[in-house]
Amino acid sequence: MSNPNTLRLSFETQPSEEDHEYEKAHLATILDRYKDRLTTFPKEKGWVSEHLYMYQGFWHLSKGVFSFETMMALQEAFEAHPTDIYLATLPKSGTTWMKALMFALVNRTRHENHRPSTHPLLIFNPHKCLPFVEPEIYRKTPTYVDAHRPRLFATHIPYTLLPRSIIDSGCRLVYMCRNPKDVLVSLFHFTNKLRDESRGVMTFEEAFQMFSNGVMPYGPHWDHVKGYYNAGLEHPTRILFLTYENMEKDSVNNVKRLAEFLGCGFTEKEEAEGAVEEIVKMCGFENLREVNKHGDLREGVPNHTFFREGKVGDWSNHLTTEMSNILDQIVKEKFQGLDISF
Ligand code: PAP
Repeated sequence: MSNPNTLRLSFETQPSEEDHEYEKAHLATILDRYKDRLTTFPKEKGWVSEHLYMYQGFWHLSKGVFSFETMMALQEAFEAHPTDIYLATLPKSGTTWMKALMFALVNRTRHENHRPSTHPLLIFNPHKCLPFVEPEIYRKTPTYVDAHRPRLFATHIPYTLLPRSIIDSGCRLVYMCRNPKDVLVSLFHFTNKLRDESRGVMTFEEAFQMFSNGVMPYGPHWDHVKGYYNAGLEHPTRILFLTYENMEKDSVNNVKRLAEFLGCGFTEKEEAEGAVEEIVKMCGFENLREVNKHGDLREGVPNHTFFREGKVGDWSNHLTTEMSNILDQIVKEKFQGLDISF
């Protein structure tokens, strides 16, 4: 069984002062490298951030870890390994849930998940267990990723803007999408929890307008989804397309399918012993919400902000009939001919 102190070291490594300074300086260099590009992009008011910038058909953040600058730096220099596995999502589409499931599945022989347990997912936010790829471009601090294969990373970057090496190396990608109406509601609540007081509270009408105009980080929603959906049709063995709604409706079968795709399908013995159900439960909303009641993921982002309702269809408590019809119409047009339903 893993030792909690060793675990803490691999998931909560505090960079040494030297590494921290290196990473800060490297990130600053990246932000500086692309600053002139910024002035050429159309810009809109952002959700949590002050602005979003349009680049190659998608809205991007700027000046941080998750920004068009780090995306460009990744495009230029990131080297994917053929054995890597990537989770791609739009924000608020089930990223945290899928991070937990993928981490739990791939590492299930490494960590005990019986209670009392030192399983990382019973101690840390899934975001700590399965990191985003962006910081890889300047990271020096050793993490869990360095010592384990396959490397698991997540990203919100649209398919057409992924670093070439992710596509060319032939590695696998899992995409999860969610009903845009629930994404809108989730993003609205998340925004008001994290937004700087000086920007004031966002109204739902404002959120709806922005969302239906396609303006959200990494949006428009429909173009992000379509990009991965079409890529999945082209590369069915490399890209697994899942929906939040199906995962919730039939977690057991979808988790089995996911495990097969990840190359770690369940044995008959595991199935008979209830291993699938155990992972579904450990990664379930109730359990993860409890584990993440306290603490911060990073400065200003409490762990609990990633666990709100965890339901399908909460949109019906927020959208008027008119709003719902407008989004239905947009989605019908955008997804025409595609077999996507929520
Ligand atoms: P991120 O992209 O910023 O990481 P993400 O995890 O995709 O966010 O979205 C959070 C949503 O997933 C929340 O939805 P809600 O606002 O509609 O409630 C959150 O509650 C939900 N969520 C988090 N963990 C789980 C889980 N284990 N099962 C189901 N839903 C979950």
